[in-house]
Amino acid sequence: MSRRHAFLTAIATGMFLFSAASHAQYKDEYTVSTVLPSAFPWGQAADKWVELVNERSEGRINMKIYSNSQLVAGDQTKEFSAMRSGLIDMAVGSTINWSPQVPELNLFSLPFLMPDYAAIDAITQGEAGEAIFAAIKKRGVTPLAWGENGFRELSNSSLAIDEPADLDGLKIRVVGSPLFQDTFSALGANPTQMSWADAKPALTTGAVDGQENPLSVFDVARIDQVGQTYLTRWHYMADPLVFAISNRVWDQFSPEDQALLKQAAIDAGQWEIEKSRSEVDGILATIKDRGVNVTELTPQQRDAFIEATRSVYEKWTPRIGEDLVRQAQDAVSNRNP
Ligand code: X2X
Repeated sequence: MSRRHAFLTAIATGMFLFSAASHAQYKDEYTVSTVLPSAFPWGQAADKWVELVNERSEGRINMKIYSNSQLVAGDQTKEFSAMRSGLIDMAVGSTINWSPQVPELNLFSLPFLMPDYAAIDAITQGEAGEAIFAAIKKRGVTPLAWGENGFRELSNSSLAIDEPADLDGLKIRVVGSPLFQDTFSALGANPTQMSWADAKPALTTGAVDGQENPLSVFDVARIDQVGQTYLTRWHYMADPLVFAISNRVWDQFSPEDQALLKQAAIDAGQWEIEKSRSEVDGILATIKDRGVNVTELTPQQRDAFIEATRSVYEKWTPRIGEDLVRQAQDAVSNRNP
């Protein structure tokens, strides 16, 4: 072997070993951040992902869930940044909590954009969903699949709400994006931004009068026990969940394992979406049994809320992106029921 040939062979071998090693050096355990733990559909979505990945990788890829936003000291709005910087490897996170860093995610928070489940699916499974995933990727995090927290309903401690005027002066806990300040201000309420960790104490002491969350959260967190005896089913928005992984971590996986992680997330997401949707009716019955006064809106009453919150679209459409909002609205208009 000529010296030159030997030299090139040595370099090639080195490169091979290096690339094999860079894939082989997986962490013993990857951190997965969630806000809600296993008692909630959200936590179950993460559990399922972890279980499927462990099974399908035959124990090569291990993930450990840290719930209650503990990796970001309870501040769920810092989760995305922590993932981007590699402080957190992976997360199953709500679009609401990541919207401060990814403005496109405010799309889902536009009031009354999505009237039903088919509307959510038309957005997430279509071009708008792809554009949103591209926006997440661009900001340092690789999105893999969609899950669902659920349609968010309004609860409060003082009255049955069926028109915007009923919200006058009520202090409502919100989280995530200043968009919520605008929605609730447009309705005449007094919105207060606070983390989930602070929400229940604030409801308990009466520091706030109301909150909005999916029925599954209202039920499992026993929000009825902290004086929230009125619930209005207005379905004003739903927050999808996104299964995601820091770009830095993603790039360390072999293409085969990337595919494995992604497929497991898709399967876990589909499983959780179906499960949580199928549980809503039972949860509603449970909540009523506990003595919560539930108000259903007629289409006319719902229209009054839609009218009252139009200004939110004017202000937020340019921030979210004109094209994206139009794409989403078209997807909703053309959805299969
Ligand atoms: O804080 C909330 O309201 C929750 C649990 O639904 C989210 O993380 C968006």
